[in-house]
Amino acid sequence: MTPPADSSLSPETIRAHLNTRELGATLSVHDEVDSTNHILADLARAGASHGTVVVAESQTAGRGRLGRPWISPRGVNLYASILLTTAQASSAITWIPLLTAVAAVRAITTLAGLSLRVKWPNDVLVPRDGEERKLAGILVEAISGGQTGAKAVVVGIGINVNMPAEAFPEGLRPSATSLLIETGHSVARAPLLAALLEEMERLHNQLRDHGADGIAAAYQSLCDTLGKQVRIELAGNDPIEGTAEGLAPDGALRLRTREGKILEIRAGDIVHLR
Ligand code: BT5
Repeated sequence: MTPPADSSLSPETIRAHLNTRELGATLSVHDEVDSTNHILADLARAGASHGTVVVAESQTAGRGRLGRPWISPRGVNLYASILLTTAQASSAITWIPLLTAVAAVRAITTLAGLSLRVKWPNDVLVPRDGEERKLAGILVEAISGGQTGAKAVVVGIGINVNMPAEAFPEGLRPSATSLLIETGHSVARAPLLAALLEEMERLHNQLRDHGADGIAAAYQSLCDTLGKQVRIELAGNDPIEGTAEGLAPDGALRLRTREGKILEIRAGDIVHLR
């Protein structure tokens, strides 16, 4: 399958669809970068403002959590980073990965009509044939030394849009997917990015003005992890198994271990057991 045509991304094509006040007001589109998160972190340290967005057609060193690679071939997917600065309590910042997952699900559902689920904290998955395949990944990184008095985070998101199955490394084919694979047709990237930025702006304003309750409720209705038996793989530590009981007030995952202890998990890879 050859990737169907989708016009290249440009600030003009994205702006033509964009209906936000702040997110994307400053927007740069690159042909190739190492990582959009890296470019935007440098801009943030140099004083870039809230809502600055960096997009690339390809990444040579796209990254996931714990330095894992994010496969980023040219011209088919979305690789975007969004700068959020906020003077709010740092507890609100812990909701940003979850808020972004909700925004991504809403934008993709609207534009591609797919039913999606989320694995805690922020993997966007397509359920099909009893399996869940990863469609999008989110990497949120805190920035030190940004605007005075403000807390800044770079929200990086990769969405597999028009990537054909053969473009995935063989090892990823059973666990990863794209909108092209799921819907059988290409999806225009500019309106999808615009919809994502709109949803993120709406949810970020909601978090700022009304706190996290609404976001927690929206997240819980999309999150497949809650209520499941899970194994949590922690960097450098033995895995822990238990029941994912719910979310803590900061968005951490509440886990009841086999021994009945309640733990609050703030980082780790979740494996859904049943
Ligand atoms: C993530 O990490 O899922 C976060 C990915 C964030 C990527 C965006 S792209 C724009 C911005 N700039 C960056 O440099 N990064 C962000 P994690 O949960 O650690 O998952 C990484 C794992 O997902 C890898 O180890 C692979 O197993 C798998 N993977 C890699 N590329 C993939 C892809 N394109 N689609 C699906 N799975 C992928």
